[in-house]
Amino acid sequence: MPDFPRVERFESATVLLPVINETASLEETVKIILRDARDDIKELLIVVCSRTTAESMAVVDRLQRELGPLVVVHHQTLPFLGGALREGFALARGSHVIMMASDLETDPADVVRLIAEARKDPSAVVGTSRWIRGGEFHGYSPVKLVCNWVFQRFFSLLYATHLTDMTYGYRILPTRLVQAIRWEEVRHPFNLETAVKPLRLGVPVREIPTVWRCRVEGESQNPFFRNLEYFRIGLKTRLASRRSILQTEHTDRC
Ligand SMILES: Nc1nc2c(ncn2[C@@H]2O[C@H](COP(=O)(O)OP(=O)(O)O)[C@@H](O)[C@H]2O)c(=O)[nH]1
Ligand SMILES: [Mg+2]
Repeated sequence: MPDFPRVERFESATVLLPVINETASLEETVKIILRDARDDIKELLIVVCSRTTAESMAVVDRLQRELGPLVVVHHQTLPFLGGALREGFALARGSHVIMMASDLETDPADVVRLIAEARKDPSAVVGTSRWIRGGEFHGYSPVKLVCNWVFQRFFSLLYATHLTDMTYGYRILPTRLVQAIRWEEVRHPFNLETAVKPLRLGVPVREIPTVWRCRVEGESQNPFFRNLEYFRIGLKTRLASRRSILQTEHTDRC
């Protein structure tokens, strides 16, 4: 039975910042991360694509000029958010990778808390939850909130886990683990995939509370009707063998 790659200690974090239409939000995100956790950041890996706006690209260029090698800019070739994060996983050089957004919906003040969790438990995946005590939603539509709750309950029952926010893409994960897993999704359901594949491998997955605030700049790339697509990867991974979750070169040696 293949096990999962274990990581002895936290050394540094690669922060993945996918960008489409953020300017001030991206700058604020970077400012807060560096204010709180500069010494623990290996790199800010900004992932852009052909749809990234000229205004956002100007901010990315400026950040690169100001921060030098701390900022790495990658032009994705796989499409969509999952494609951006998957390529970020492959390129990450820190011992751990933090997946988040650059629209300020993933509160950058939590980066330092995620790093503290990784330091305590380097082999674990630690996510953030808006549903546990201390977590909050601000500006989420009531209909979406009910759907989100039902959805989270469904998947926590399916995976027999106490996790409460498996669709939320704000997590710290060991780089060796994410580079060993065979990823499938290219759109937003990738966020769920990064919770359920580690779970199926037996990786400890935990959550800390977070406060979600609706973005004030730009708009989401994930229309509501697409949320049903999360079921595909959610159900498929529940039935998948552990061996099939790892890339073949990892199945025998970890
Ligand atoms: N590079 C890249 N970034 C993306 C893509 N889709 C979304 N993002 C960024 O990823 C973050 C989360 O996406 P968002 O559309 O806000 O998703 P939502 O918050 O789940 O509705 C935002 O900072 C987006 O700009 C993509 O296809 N490529
Ligand atoms: Mg968003």
